[in-house]
Amino acid sequence: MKMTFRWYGDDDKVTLENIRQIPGMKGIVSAIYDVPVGEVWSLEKIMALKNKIESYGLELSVIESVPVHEDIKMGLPTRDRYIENYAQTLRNLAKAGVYVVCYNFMPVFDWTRSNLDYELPDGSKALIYDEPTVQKMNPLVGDLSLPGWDASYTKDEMKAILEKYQSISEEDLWSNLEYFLKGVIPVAEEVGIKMAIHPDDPPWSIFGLPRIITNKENLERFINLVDSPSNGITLCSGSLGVSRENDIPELIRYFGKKGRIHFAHIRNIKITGEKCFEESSHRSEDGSLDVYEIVKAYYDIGFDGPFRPDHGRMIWGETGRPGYGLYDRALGAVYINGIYEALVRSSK
Ligand code: DNO
Repeated sequence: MKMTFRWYGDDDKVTLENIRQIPGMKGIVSAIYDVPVGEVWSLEKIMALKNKIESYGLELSVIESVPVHEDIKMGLPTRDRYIENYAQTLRNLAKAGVYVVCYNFMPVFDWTRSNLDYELPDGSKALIYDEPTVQKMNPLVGDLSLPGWDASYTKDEMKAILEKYQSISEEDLWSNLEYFLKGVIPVAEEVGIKMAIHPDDPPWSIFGLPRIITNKENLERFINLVDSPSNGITLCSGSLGVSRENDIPELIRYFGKKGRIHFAHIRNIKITGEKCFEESSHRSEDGSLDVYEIVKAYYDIGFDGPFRPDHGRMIWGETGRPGYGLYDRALGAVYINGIYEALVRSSK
């Protein structure tokens, strides 16, 4: 297992210097943030990112994400141009020696929460999701915008997109995903890139939009849409794990043995009610997921890909990008390291 950490580029308060001082850290997960969604990432920009990261003794291990243009998800006639651009970005990444690409296929909104700084009893601040609150939220009113969302849409554009989605069913989304994969996976395979779809977070429909990468059955359907080793998943324990039907260690063993887990996100969550959860510290006892069993599943299948500690709480007075502070994620990294070391040594 290769330990990595997400870094949001030069604007990130968490610096590469901070990250490289976390014990066991090997690689960076990042992206190019100043190219509009759908346009090609130039080799020059990719190399600049890579060289910067390498100058800190780290490697650029994963791109998270090369975003998928909404026209592709909606299946519009303009999608072919964006798919061609996507494929060209993959070729450029491979030329630069970057071989794992994370992306998602969630309509319009990426990960969603109802509160980004909910105070837990110990004074730390956590991301939480409360279904009744989300049902009352309206992304078209006020300044509602969450960190993972594409902020480049005006409210009018977003309204038009949401209207178009009214006629797009889950089955339509599946066929648009298949069309996209048929365009990009052959190129990924040719240049040696492993594509890793991120599950929907949370793994159920929000704002009336279809969401399909949600459980074992659908992940199985997904990997069979294009049966290629390049067509894999980012197994995000926190995204899938908020749904009790998803047994994370079992999913790791099942899809890992098929060689389809290309990237692992490890974090804990605490289910607080039906479709309600808090993001807790990584420690098993603090949440609903057994992080020991999760790391053990990766260890048992001999997973040698990149993983990252995922979201952390805000602790010790830190402020910054919700979920992506330094301290709690670093604690998560060290906790996972500890479990891993114990597994290795106790098996000898
Ligand atoms: C949230 C992240 C997601 C993820 C994208 C991948 O913190 O895990 O935003 O990066 O869904 O495309």
